[in-house]
Amino acid sequence: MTSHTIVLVSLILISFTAVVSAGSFYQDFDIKWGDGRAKILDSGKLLTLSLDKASGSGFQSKNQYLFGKVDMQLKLVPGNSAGTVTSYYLSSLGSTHDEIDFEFLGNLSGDPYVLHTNVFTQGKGNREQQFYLWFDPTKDFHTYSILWNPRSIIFSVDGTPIRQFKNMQSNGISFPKDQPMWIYSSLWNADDWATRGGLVKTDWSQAPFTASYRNFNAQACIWSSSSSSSSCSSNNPANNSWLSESLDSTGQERIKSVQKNYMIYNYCTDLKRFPQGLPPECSSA
Ligand SMILES: *[C@@H]1O[C@H](CO)[C@@H](O)[C@H](O)[C@H]1NC(C)=O
Ligand SMILES: CC(=O)N[C@H]1CO[C@H](CO)[C@@H](O)[C@@H]1O
Repeated sequence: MTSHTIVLVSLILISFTAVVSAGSFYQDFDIKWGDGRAKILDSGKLLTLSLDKASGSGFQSKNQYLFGKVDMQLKLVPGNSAGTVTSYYLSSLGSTHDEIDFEFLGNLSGDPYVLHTNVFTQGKGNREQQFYLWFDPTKDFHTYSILWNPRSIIFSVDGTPIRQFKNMQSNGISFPKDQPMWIYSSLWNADDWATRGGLVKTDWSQAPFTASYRNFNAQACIWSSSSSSSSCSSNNPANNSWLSESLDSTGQERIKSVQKNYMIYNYCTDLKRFPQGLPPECSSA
């Protein structure tokens, strides 16, 4: 089968429509850990995570999703954030989990944050790409989006696509499409590796460190574990275009330009790490 046929087949098998969510953090998420360090504020419009020497904090979506287009606005830990990591990701959990990651690695005041991305399929990751941002992510809220549909995964920042992982199952490369995922976020201490490879440690005199979230928006298909099916209901089919969305040539050009100017690590060019040959998706991309 061509990949086109596979996409069509999967679209038919999951002939659902989209649920749109732009509710409050109370409605869409549960605070999972951090003993009071994560807070929902402003009638559910704002969520903050904090980290101090004793603990970080995190939240998780109430729903599991099988495909979605999710946007979140984040304002990262300001000032000296070295050693801290703010992660925002989709994951199905378990040893053969699928996962789509955004991680923000903090830095000393004035030094750039690193945006780290990864894609896991069937428990296997090792697909890191890292970027600097073209703005200071601690000054204002910016929108970080994941589009996940049967054709591809697209990471975007303020609407600019920065990375695409295409469905290349026809070339024998696995793609996340069978395991529903939750949305997670957490703020934690990773000063053993995060900043300059672990050289710069967290300065606890600056604690608590705080990251803020607002305007979560999802067009997504909600998984029901009781019926083992994905259901979405929207009376407007026009709202389902995200399910078959892929990058047009303008989008491809924009990714190229971001990668040229802001990418600092790409596993697909790391021949030292993969002396036996680069992963197959690197040549099919
Ligand atoms: C922190 O700043 C240094 C110096 O500019 C840079 O090399 C590094 O990539 C930045 N980010 C992290 C997470 O280390
Ligand atoms: C999220 C989204 O795209 N919603 C759209 C669904 O369709 C209506 C009517 O066309 C639009 O007004 C919404 O913006």
